[in-house]
Amino acid sequence: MTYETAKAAFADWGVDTEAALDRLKTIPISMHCWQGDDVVGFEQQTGTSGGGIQATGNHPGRARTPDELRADAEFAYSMIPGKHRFNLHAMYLDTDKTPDRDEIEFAHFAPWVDWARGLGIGLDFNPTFFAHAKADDNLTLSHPNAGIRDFWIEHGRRSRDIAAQMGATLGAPCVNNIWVPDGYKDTPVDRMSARRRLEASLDAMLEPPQDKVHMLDAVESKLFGIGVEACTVGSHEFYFGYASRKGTLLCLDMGHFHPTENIADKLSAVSLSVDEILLHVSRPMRWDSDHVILLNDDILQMAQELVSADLLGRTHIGLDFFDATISRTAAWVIGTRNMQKALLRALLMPLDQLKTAEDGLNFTTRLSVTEEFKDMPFGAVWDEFSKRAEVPNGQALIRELDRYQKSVSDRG
Ligand code: RNT
Ligand code: ZN
Repeated sequence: MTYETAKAAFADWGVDTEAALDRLKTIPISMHCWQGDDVVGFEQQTGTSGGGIQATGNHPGRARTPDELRADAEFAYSMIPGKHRFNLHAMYLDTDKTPDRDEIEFAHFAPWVDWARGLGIGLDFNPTFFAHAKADDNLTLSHPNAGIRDFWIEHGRRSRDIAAQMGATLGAPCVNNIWVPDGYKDTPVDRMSARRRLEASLDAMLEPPQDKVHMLDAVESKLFGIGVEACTVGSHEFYFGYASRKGTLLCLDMGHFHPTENIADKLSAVSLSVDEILLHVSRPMRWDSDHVILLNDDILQMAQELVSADLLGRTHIGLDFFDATISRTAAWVIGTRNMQKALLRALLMPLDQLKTAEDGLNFTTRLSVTEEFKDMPFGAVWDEFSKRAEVPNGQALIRELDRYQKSVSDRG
C-alpha cells in the first residue's frame, strides 16, 4: 500500500498521519551503551556484571574497546530514523589508566563527549554500583559499613558532576540514573535500617546542587534480582516516595515489577506525584531477563498511555536490554525501532473518538474501534517515516544488519 492510500485511510478516521510523523521525529530514544558489549565496560575486559544482572550468550562481535562500541553505535544509528541519544555507564570510561570508581572525572569521558558532539546527539549517564569488589555483597549505598557507603557516595557525586558537564557541553540536560543492586538473598530482620541508610546516602549524594538545565537526577526501583530474592532495599515504594519528596525523576524499568504488572498503568498514577519520568524499556521473560523489546502489547500499551495521558513532554525514554545470543548491533536497531513503531501506532490512534466513547460509557465502541484499528496500514506510515529519514526497511534492512555483523564477527 502506498503512503498516500494509508494517509487517506487514517484521515477517514480523523487521524492526521503528517502530524504523527512530525511528532515522532522529535522524540529521542536514549540508546544504552551496555547492549553493545554485554554489560562488561572498559575497566576490565573479563569481569561479570554482578548485581543480579546478566547477559547470556556468546555471539561473535562484542565491542571490546570504546572505538569499537562507538563504531557499532554509529552503524545502529544509521539504521534508525531520527536523532537519538546515547546512554553511558560510568564503567565505560575511555582512558589509558583505570581510576577507581571514587576517582572518576569528566576527562575520563571526554572522547565520548567529543563523539556525541560530532554526531549532534545528547548523552545520558549512570553511576555504576556493580561489577566492583566493594559491591560484591550486593550492598553499596545501604551497606552497614560507613566506609563502603562513603566510597559509593563519592562515586555518585562524581557521576553527577560528570553528567552535569556532559549536559553543559552538549547543550541538553543529561539524565543521571541511579540504580543500586542493594538487597538480601534471604529474609532480613532489619529492613528499616537498610532503607534508612540508603535514604541517608542518597541525600548525601544528591546534596551538592546541580543545575537542572544541565543534569537531571533519576532513581530506579526494582522488585528483586538474582541473589537478592528476599528484599530489595530500593523497592518501588521506597523510590516513588523518595522521588516525590525530593523532586528527582522516577525511573520505571519494565522488568522491575511483578510479571503481570504493566507500567502502562503506572504512568498516569505516578505522574501526579513526580514531574518527570525516566523509562527503562525492557522485556522481562519470567524474570528481569532484559530481552530485546518486541512490538508487543506491553510496549504498545505503554506508548499509548504516553500519548493519551500527554506525558511525552515529561518522559525520557531509555532502553534497557542486553542479549548476547544475537548480533548486538541488530539488537539495538530492532529494539530502538520497535520503541519508535509503538510510539507511531499510539500517535495514529483516534484517541479523541476513543475518549468520547469511554466517557459516554460506550465500552462497546471503545473495543470495536481499537480492534478494527489493528487492521490499519501502520506499516505504510512507518515506511514513509524511514524513507524520509533515508533508513532501510524490510529485506534491505536485514541485508545491512547481516553485512555489518559479518564485518565485526572476527573480533576476538
Ligand atoms: C538493573 C537495572 C539497571 C541496569 C543498568 C545496566 O536491574 O535495570 O538499569 O540494567 O544500569
Ligand atoms: Zn533498568
